[in-house]
Amino acid sequence: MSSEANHELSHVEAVKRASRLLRGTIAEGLADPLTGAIAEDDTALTKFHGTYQQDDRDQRADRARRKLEPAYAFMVRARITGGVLTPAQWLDLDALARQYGSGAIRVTTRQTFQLHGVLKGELKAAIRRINDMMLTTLATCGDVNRNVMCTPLAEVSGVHAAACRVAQDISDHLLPRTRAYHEIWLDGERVDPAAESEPLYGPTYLPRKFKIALAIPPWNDVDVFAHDVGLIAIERDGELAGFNVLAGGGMGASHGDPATYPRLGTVIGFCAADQAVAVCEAIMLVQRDYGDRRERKHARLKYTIEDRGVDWFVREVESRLGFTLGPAAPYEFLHNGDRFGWQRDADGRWHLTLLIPGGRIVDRPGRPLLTGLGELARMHSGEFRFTPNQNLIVAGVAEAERERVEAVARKLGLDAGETLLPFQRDAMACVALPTCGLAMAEAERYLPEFNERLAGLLRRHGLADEPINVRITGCPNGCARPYLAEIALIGKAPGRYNLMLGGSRLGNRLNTLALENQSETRILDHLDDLLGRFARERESAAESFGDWCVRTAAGDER
Ligand code: SRM
Ligand code: SF4
Repeated sequence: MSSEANHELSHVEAVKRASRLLRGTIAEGLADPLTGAIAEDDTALTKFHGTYQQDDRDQRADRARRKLEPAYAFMVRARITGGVLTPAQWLDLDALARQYGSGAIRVTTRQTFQLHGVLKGELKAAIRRINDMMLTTLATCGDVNRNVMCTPLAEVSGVHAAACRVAQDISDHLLPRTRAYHEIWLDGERVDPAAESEPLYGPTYLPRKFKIALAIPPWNDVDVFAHDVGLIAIERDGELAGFNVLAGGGMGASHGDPATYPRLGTVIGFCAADQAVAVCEAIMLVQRDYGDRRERKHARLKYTIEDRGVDWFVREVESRLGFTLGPAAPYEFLHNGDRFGWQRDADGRWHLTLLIPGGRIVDRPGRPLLTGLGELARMHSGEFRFTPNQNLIVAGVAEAERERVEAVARKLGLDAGETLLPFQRDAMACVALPTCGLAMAEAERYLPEFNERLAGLLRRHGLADEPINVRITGCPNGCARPYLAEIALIGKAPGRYNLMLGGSRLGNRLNTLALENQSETRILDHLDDLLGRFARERESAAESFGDWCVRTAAGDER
């Protein structure tokens, strides 16, 4: 590459190149007792190691007034393919959250957990403990392949187990190989970075984050259209035959910048189950080589595909594979949410999906979720599984144990969401304030309040049982995949949101802007009007609110 072209690269590209495979000066920064922060360039690198420097935004103004440095702390994110933890790992996680985090476990929209509030001086110990749990934080953030998602419930156990194995293989294959992680966090033997290499990524990794999800129809709980690569499992004669391959999905956008937009993944063909790892690698490498490294807002695979065309992209992928993808197979999705309550799998084991409000597992007065789940872990011999919608499955419960598990869950207020309206169980919000540095408005903390008000409207219009899909994010980055929701609020400023309408319950249609930069009152008034019309005018009880908005163009009215 010419030096002129090099000049145009984004600053993060220069940081990665100079980092000696993700080392930077992270180790030195951790050892500096004078500040709770690390060097700015290193903050770009620690992401690859699974940790973000943040500061408590609730305290920002006050600390600035008192001339104190911001209340720095780190968010730590684990890598758990398909979201599976053993009860022993759960108990370790419980202890970890209490000792090093803010006393809370945050279940994420990618089936894993985050701890918030880890102080710099304890970061190494916390990450080490996660490794002691036989997990890692490596490559959960940064310009690499992230946590691989997979539909977590196992009714079709043969196909499910096979698909989970593929998810694990993909995750393992696409992990960075640098020893920096072991050196910095696990006191691993120091190796000469010059003697190391990243066989897949190269020294500058990918232009941007890269995400893969596997869906097992009829469930689209992973929102398979929202990822750089989506794989839809195709079953034949009870076996996993292979996957329909989708490429170029993504949610992130920036307010006021039409060059950025959410996009649904394009179906580009079919591959056999044993070709899936190679297909993911080939797609990732096309993106490594052609993704935009100058403008990070334009660096995701979706833009590479939009700019160069789907045909070009498929040709490029197939030429690296050395074979062509087959024609996509038929499939049907029924829903993109979680299935609450008990499900029985083909082997007769039971799985209980529990609602985790806002994805936050924490002890609150009258609702000791963290302690309660610890109790469950002590008596449970199966697994815990995080869902892609920030909930939790107590998985693999024997028939004889069912009542006991349910009794504990109920005693602790850990019901399956039966006391809530259907839309409240499915609703999601991203973390947003106070930890997210990019939040423009509240999301997780605002969701219960908004839901209460929306519930009032739905009851008034006789729509209380309508399973409308509602999502809120504190900014347009789309962490709760809001552009797929039937009703979405996207934060614009404190107390102000864009209202998006018209997603589908199958997670296969983007919504559109209905109101821009409005207060809650204005948004609820508008929804009141639309819901009233929907109740009166819908074609049948089967027509969903999102479908109605699209059919009548109601969502486009401003
Ligand atoms: Fe996200 C950045 C939280 C899933 C798109 N996301 C962030 C950061 C790290 C803010 C930052 O960069 O400083 C947030 C940390 C908040 C905090 O305090 O914890 C954050 N994202 C989350 C989580 C925790 C939301 C949640 O409530 O569960 C999810 C963690 C997933 C995980 O376990 O890996 C999370 N983020 C997503 C998703 C959904 C998904 O992956 O299925 C998306 C949309 C899909 C996509 O990537 O297109 C998403 N996050 C973003 C973006 C926009 C990316 C883009 O292409 O424009 C950013 C900002 C960025 O990368 O610059 C972002
Ligand atoms: Fe933060 Fe925005 Fe993601 Fe919400 S959507 S967690 S506000 S980056």
